[in-house]
Amino acid sequence: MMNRISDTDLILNADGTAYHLNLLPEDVADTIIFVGDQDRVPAVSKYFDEVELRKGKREFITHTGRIGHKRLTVISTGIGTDNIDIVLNELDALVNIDLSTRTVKPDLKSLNIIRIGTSGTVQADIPVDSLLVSEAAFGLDPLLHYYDYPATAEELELLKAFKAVLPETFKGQPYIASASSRLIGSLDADIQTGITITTPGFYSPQGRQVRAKSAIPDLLTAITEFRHHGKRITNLEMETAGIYGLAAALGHQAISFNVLLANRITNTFSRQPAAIMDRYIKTVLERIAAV
Ligand code: R1P
Repeated sequence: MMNRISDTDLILNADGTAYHLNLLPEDVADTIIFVGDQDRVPAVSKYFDEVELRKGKREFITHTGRIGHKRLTVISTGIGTDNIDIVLNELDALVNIDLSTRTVKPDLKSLNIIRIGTSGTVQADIPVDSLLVSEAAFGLDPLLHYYDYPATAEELELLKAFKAVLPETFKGQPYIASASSRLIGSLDADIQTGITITTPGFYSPQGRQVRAKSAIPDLLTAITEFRHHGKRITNLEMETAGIYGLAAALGHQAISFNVLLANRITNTFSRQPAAIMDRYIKTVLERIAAV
């Protein structure tokens, strides 16, 4: 007898849809594009040959369709890894749990999860308006501490080196998670790669100074100057580490494409953010459709 997952561990709506995503198992494709902004969902699905489904609840808007024979889902996650916890667990439940018996299916599915998000670079030589794939990400948020993520020895060594340069005033406990090597191999081709930092906020957690006084004024400098065996931190955003960690913990493949709209060192911001995002949506969709 398989263990039955309780009604409050996995909440379903009266129509059988997942509690927050409002989706049924048949509503999602095996390849799923994550975007933060709800308005980016139609900006992606307008390139589908056909959109078969449009659904949503809260910030989680979903379109499913196809490009050629390839079925794709695009979903907005909103901002932050707390939302990634909901999106990834509910997508996994839709594909890997028999919702009628509330038991885990014998044959688990591995989804391909592709983030297309905005981000700021922390290196002066990386141009605004360029695209970057996160090889790995350090999470400054706490999400992955709630899950059993099997970090490799190489990841742990990189994390140890990063922790050693963090200012003493930093009170968090960083974690590390990496991209799917399978998706990196098939999708990133000539695109620049780097190490991403995922933060639990946009302002002081990313070293911004507006009015609230920072408790860690040297955080951005420590991040920018970090080096380990030729690797450096390239950019800041708010989801990648959580996506990588939770995807790996659940047996899914994930890759994060960052559209670099800001350079935090030269203090420059894209003059045409919407057009740049549109360009890279096309780039990523062409690559997805080709594999
Ligand atoms: C902050 O403005 C938001 O933009 C970035 C960050 O990760 C955060 O979600 O990604 P999206 O453009 O995908 O939302």
